[in-house]
Amino acid sequence: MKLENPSVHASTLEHFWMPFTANRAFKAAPRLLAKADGMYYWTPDGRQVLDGTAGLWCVNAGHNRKPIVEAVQRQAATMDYAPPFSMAHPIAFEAATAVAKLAPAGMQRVFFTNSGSESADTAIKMALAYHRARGEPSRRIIIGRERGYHGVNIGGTMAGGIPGNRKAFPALMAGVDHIRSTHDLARNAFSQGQPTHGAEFADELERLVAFHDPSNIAAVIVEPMAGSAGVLIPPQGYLEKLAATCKKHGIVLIFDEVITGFGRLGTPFAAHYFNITPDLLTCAKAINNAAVPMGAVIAKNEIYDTIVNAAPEGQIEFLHGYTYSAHPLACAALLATQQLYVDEQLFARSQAMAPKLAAALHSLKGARHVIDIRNLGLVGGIELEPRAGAVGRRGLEAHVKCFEAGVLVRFTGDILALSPPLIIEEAQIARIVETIRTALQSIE
Ligand code: PXG
Repeated sequence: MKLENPSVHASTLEHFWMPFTANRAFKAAPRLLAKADGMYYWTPDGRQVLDGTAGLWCVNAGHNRKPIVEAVQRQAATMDYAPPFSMAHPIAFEAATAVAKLAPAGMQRVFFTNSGSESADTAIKMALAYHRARGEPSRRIIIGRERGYHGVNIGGTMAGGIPGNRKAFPALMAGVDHIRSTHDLARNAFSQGQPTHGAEFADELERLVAFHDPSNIAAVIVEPMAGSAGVLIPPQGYLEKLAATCKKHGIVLIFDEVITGFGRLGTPFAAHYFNITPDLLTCAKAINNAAVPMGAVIAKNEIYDTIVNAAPEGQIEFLHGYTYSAHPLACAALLATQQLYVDEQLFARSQAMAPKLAAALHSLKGARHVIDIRNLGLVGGIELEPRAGAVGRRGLEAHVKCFEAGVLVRFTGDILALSPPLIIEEAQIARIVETIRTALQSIE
């Protein structure tokens, strides 16, 4: 299929300062996507690309699904925008109700944002506001985890644990500390699902709590399964320990479920998968199949009640919000997406496909350059041995080779990540894995 206007000239690329991209290298050899449908993208010159990453961990129902497209079109023609401060529109309440229905018991208050980054910063502010409302304003320290990713706004940058994302912003870094990452290749390489070793990494939280004193600690924020730093699966018993420590010391536990929310692990949230209820849960991406930017923080009722009831009647209780909180188009996409998840039983499908993805992935053990394979739900990580003196090159080259062979695979340094739409078929899993095998064979 030929799309309109296939030509891309270098001169047309210079104005867009691309996010998280090596701008000069990319603009010298661009990889563009111009159309999408179901499991596929098409490049501007009409080449089909199988989507192994659900866009960027977000298009869980597959691309350009008709009910979502039509819902957004209808809403755009009905009411494009309405102010969300001290005003509202009915569809915002319907959207919050749809999310609350899926959320763990006792977490039934939904605050809308426009991204995962905004959700992280919103959750951190909620934790601080909660402690203040409870009469413990000294609780200000936020504890994150090495290799954690919570987006790029100020709170998320502080709490995040990817050194390269932090190093240019030292002025933001007061009042945070980090526990170590759970990554332990020596003991856990090629584990299937949750690794056996490493629950004790959670003991570091006790150490930091004793060091700072609980009276100074507001919140712990972690991804239940770390995605963007390279698919790091929590060891068995680890999250349970973290949650118990938070509970014991009155610390707000924030689960960043921007990647794990909405069926990625076969359950509505990772909180269900691990049977652990946090105090705050951040999400975005698949909340509305990424059709319109949107995120949310889901709060325990108690947190909402404490903050709201501490304010005098008639006053704004939480001085926070975005012009586009609960944007009508995003809400319309959300309702259609959540209905599609139910109608097509996509979370159950994700659960059913997970063992097939795991089996296919682990068949890459022994493939060239592969030093670890990790899986959980409909997520896969393949860690490559870094090339001496050129860390990250193999990951990038494998990504490019796969793209040239018609398969989109994400890379973080030398780790390849897979997170396909939940509608993926078995034959498509096989194609992705064989494309990776061939790509690895062809790179040095
Ligand atoms: N938290 C988590 C856990 C994420 O994965 C964000 C917050 C930020 O969301 P926004 O919507 O502000 O981008 C994310 C985003 C990757 C990759 O390579 C993943 C993300 C972003 C960029 C790259 O896997 N996830």
